[in-house]
Amino acid sequence: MSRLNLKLLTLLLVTFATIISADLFTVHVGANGNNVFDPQTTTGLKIGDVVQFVWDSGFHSVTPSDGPDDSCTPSKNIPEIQSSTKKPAGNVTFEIKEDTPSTVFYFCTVHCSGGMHGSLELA
Ligand SMILES: [Cu+2]
Repeated sequence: MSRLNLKLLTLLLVTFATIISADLFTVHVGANGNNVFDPQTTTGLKIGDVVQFVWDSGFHSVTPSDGPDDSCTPSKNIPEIQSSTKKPAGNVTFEIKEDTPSTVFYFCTVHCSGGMHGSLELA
C-alpha cells in the first residue's frame, strides 16, 4: 500500500471513529405536563454530540441565553434552538460544535420566571 493510500485510510478511520463516538442526548420539554426541562442539566457533552429536545407538552420554547443559569434574556451569541412556543412537528436538535460555549444556558420564554430553565454542559 502506498504512503498516500495509508494516509487516506488513516484519515477515513479517524473520521469514522469521530462519527461513531458522537452521542445522542434527550431533554424532555414540559415533561409530564409540568413546566420543566427533564433533565434540567445535561453534562458530559462533547463536540459532535447531539441534544434532541422532545416536546411532551405544548407552549414551551427552548431559547438560549448567555447565562447565568436563571437568566430569562435571549442570547446574543448562541444560535436559536426553538423560539416558537408552538409544539414543533418533530424533535428539535442542537449539535455541539467547535464554537459552542462550554455551557449553553436555555429557558422557556413562557415559564422562565417560574424556573423553567436548563443548561447543557460540555465535558
Ligand atoms: Cu414553558
